[in-house]
Amino acid sequence: MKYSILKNKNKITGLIMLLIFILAGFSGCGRNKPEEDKESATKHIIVGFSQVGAESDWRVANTDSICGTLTRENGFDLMFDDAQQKQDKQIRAIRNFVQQEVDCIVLAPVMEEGWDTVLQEAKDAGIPVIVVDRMVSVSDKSLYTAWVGSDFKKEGRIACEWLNEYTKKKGIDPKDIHIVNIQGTLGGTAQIGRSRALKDASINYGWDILDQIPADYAKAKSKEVVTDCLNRYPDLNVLYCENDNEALGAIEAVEESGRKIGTDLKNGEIMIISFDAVNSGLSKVLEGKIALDVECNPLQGAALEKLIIDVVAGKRVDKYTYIEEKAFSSDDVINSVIVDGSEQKITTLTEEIMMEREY
Ligand code: GYE
Repeated sequence: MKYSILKNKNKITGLIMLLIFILAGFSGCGRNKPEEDKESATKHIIVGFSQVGAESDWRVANTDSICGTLTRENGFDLMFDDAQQKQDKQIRAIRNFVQQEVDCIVLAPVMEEGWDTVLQEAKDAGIPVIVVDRMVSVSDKSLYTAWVGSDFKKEGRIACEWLNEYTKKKGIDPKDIHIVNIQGTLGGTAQIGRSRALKDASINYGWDILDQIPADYAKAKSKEVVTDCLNRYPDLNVLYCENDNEALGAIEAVEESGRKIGTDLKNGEIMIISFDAVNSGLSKVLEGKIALDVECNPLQGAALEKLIIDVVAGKRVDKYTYIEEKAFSSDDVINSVIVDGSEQKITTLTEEIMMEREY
């Protein structure tokens, strides 16, 4: 009996001890865990993204790629600002991001110049800035941590080398090549690189550049500008459009003018060269209306995500990340060109290739 009371007593003490232990354990977990959960729930990386605007199909694909990657499920809290192509709006957005104490700022700058002051403010606030797409031209390169985008000058050089090889093969005299350059938004790296490549090539090869006119990467503006050029320059036979939306406007203008689009420059046809290789542009390559479309890959989300994670974690990252790109032609006259000493493949576009494309 005594023994059993003792046994029971021991049992009771044991139970109480167990209870205290469990409670202590639980209270520890209980205090930490919800907080940990709460912590991890709020441990999203806060990113402020200043996007140029929505001026082109390329831009829309770029926004989709970045916003579709920097999601809450992927661990981000994204503040998105559309600057409607205005630099002052971008500057205001960056100041707002600094005030909100975001973890990282992503800037797709409309133009290269004019960023020193506001990027210095971000730097002083200890917020890293990652530049995407076009570049910023700042005296102190430490004002941004990294850049990811395309080699625009190289894109232009691919287009020009292709034009040179193509016209050589067709027996067209360089002096009979009369080009109008429909430019992108002036002062942005894409415009600077693509226009520069054309200017250099025209000097090298002896082409005639009739005019250089900006159309802000927009179809309607390009149509207007090209319509005007067709009236002013009767010998115009190459339209070098700095993006697909401009090429789409150019196609409409040429067709409405009664002139024929094609590559038979000797017989009055007008050749259209373009950049981006988004779906709407490539469908015109398939139709033979755009002779060459040099890709500019807007899918920067994945590369950007990795950069942000590393930068926020304080890791060293590459200062410049270039996205791989291709070039698509409507016929198979030229299969490759040499740019900067290396061979660049020119892919003859087929429906099968188009079906596999993501944008
Ligand atoms: O080619 C054009 C867009 O900066 C690469 O901007 C970008 C250019 C692109 O609006 O379509």
